Amino acid sequence: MKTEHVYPVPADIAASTRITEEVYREMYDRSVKDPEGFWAELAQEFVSWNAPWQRVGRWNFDTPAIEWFSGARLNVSYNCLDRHLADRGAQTAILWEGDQPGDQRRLTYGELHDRVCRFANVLKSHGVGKGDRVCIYLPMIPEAAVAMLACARIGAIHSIVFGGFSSEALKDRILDADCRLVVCADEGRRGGKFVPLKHNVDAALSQCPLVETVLVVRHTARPVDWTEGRDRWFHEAVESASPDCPPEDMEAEDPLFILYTSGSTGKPKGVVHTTGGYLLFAAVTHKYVFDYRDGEVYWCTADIGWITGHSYVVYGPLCNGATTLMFEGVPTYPTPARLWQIIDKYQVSIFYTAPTVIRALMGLGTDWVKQADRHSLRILGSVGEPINPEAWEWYYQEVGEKRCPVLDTWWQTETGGIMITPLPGATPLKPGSATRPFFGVVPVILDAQGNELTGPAEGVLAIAASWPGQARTVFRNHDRFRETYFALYPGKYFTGDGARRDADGYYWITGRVDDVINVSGHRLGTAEIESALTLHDSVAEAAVVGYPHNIKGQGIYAFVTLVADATPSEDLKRELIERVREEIGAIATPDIIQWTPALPKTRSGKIMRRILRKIAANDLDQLGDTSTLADPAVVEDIIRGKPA
Ligand code: 6R9
Repeated sequence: MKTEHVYPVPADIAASTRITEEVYREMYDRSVKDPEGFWAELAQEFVSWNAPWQRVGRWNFDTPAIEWFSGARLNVSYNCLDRHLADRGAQTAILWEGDQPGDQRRLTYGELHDRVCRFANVLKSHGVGKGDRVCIYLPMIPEAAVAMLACARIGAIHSIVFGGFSSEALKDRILDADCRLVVCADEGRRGGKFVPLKHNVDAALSQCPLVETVLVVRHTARPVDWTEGRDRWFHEAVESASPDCPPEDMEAEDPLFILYTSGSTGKPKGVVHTTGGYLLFAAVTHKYVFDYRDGEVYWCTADIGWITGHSYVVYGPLCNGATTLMFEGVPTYPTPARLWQIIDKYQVSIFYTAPTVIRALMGLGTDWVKQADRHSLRILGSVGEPINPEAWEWYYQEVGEKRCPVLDTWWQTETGGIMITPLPGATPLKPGSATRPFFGVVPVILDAQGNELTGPAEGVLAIAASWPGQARTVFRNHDRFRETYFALYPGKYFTGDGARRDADGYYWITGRVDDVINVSGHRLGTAEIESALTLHDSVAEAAVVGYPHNIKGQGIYAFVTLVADATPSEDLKRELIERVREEIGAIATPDIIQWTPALPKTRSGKIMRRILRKIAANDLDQLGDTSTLADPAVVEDIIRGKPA
């Protein structure tokens, strides 16, 4: 077992926050003993309702049927905009930083409200109404938030497709959700390159006969093909529309959006989130997890094409009246100092990003970080995958200069918001641990037979009770919803992740359960081995998979990317093996280490271990679907570089 560092709550944060360790314990206790009372109070505090609910929470995980605040009426765009106008009409709602340094915009709450109302009227004029699906395929520009909130204003259901997805993926999603209208841009820009969004829409729509209208944001203003009668410029439509659009009175359980997410099998699922519970959970978690304080600039780097962008770029922050920063570009353009320079430029207090970003920047050296002073930073967050202690420490020591708590937040598309996380003023931190459950969240650890384990334990992570942000169904496929999440362990929500709970009740996410490998009867988390490898100064990133091994059952195969100035060698391999043996034990010794210039990743930065497992197992003709890879050429490089 490696030694654990524990970082106590910084005194200044403990002194200035309401949620201290003691208060966390009391509130958590109440939240699980009296969830209805607990959430009813927060619902009054965080959300404005037009009519009260009949019942706070009612759910069963068999059917499954999940309802929160049923009977209550509200509108999400009213909550994110109108109610802030009196006090915050002139406050910045959205700060936008473009891909090119110097490209910037800001929208006040007043301006955002105006755009949203106008665009809502545009949608209506094209026949979009309550319950209709609208596909949004936009880069990270303010119009993305405008389009989302305009849908919410009229009760239309948005389905955002990440701008990095291909026309093929876009087509599948448009068809599955039966969208009649698409909002896109001429192009996006990332790292100085142009992303042909409109072109992809044109290609997708050749197979989507039901789409009647495409509203096109003029962003790069370079020429695009145009289909008369179908395509219309966003800005022209908005300018000619009325700024007066009363919010539609929605029921708490009316769907707010669909978001497609990959499972371990089959096509992506259209996860459905509803109005009242989702908004409340996004707002409450945004406020408490990041300890958001009035007037602060808050920055989540996630793309709105992912759930993190939905909950923590748009809905949570705007519901709380925050100033949210949107960044169109990439962390290394024009230089690896970009993120830190943006932090200085806008005096960002709260910064929320992904481990893959941290590791990439760590590999490029600390000098880039030092180019900015970062003294506005107060809170650092991480999401998307397990953060290895090495990256955690770098984030904490170098980026935050030991001042800022690092919040490792575990959650999923299906959970709507953060589930397991430290709270800045309440939780002593352990690098690599997502620490403790958020209010109302009841994590359980199960063994393979589904028995609940108590005390320190390791197994499958499930959730034993509903929370307001929970997904309600898979769009038009409730059976798949039940089978994926509720069938394996009856009565519980199955997360697909493994976790360990330590003696302090802290949770350590070990990765997807299909990433667990079994070596000579010993279960090992691939994340554990990866952290050990990345502890070495020469390693930028590592991915570990199991492969069939005659004697051990599974052997350990490590794909390793070195930092820029390191040279691969047999000696270095021996050092890495030694490091793993030191950190975990001989049982975790990699059998094979393959140097690779890059790892295959999805466009959201998740390493595609499924593909690595096939390569490791020599199933080269069964790589499966590689269409969601950010750069498919990486796979060929790895196959070519495979040791004989
Ligand atoms: C929010 C988001 C969900 C999966 C999840 C888990 C992994 C996310 C994590 C984490 C360890 C964390 N994951 N956060 N693993 N520590 N802090 O990423 O949603 O795209 O649906 O992915 O990501 O494996 O099951 P989503």
